[in-house]
Amino acid sequence: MKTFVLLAALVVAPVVHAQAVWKLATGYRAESFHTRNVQQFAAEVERAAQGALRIEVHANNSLFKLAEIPNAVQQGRAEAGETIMTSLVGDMPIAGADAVPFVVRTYADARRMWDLQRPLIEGHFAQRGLKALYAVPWPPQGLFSIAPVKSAADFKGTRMRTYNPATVRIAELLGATPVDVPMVEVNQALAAGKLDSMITSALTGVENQVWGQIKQYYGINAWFPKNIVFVNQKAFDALPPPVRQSVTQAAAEAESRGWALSESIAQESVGELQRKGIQVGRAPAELDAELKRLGERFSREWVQSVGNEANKIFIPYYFQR
Ligand code: PCA
Repeated sequence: MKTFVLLAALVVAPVVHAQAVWKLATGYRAESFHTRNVQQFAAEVERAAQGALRIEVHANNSLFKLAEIPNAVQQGRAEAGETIMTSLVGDMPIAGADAVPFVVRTYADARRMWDLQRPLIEGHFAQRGLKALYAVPWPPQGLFSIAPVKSAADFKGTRMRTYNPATVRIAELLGATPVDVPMVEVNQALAAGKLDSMITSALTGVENQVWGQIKQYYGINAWFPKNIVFVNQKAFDALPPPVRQSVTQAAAEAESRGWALSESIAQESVGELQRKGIQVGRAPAELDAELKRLGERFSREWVQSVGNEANKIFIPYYFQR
């Protein structure tokens, strides 16, 4: 009888887990597609984990600035975060693989690059007590300019907006002055007359409504930088195994959903720039050739500075298709 009562109590009693709450910091706007995808990831985790884990998304640099997010998560000041992978190059140079110009030209290339890059990133993350959850690319990077440009010489002495070490190096190679502006402040910087050009996605142009100043967009498809979402390993390990499973499952779904979203937004954004009166086209032949040479030089410098890990990506990337 006693056993029966005990069993009955076990059956009817709800499974009570202490609820864990993670703060997830991101440097991008709440309405941008990366953040919407993160929000959906959070909602799916909460549903699958039956409320045992709630992920609060803090957008727009509100909790920590984009570049501070990895350290904040490593130190446990936030449990999870999202940043642009190339901002990690100071600690893990291999994170810059997806900003080497003119290597990745399509989403399929970007996928192959990520498959090769992921185990290396995971290794570096593990050393820092971080765990990678998923990564999603930005649409391809194009060239915006307030005036038509014909050749690299047109950039000499102008101001080029930058957002990571790779864009800074490109500005230097073009003889332009790099001006670091966070994504969420591009609109203001343009309106204040601080920029002549920038390399970023058509989507970032749309989100910042750049058509007031920008007159040209050249679809140079220079690279596909990725955002990465990650968690403090200890916070992850503290979850009961089924909840961990819900997180990894939702992360895998967020990754495939994000890639599809990125690709469809890439198309729409170029159309939107055109509708707003921006001249959209290919780079003029001379500039195109110069940019390709600049890309080769960048790649050489990059492989030399990164060393063996660069080979672990580039050799299979180029030779094992
Ligand atoms: N937008 C972000 C990063 C890459 C992109 O397309 C930015 O411009 O900062």
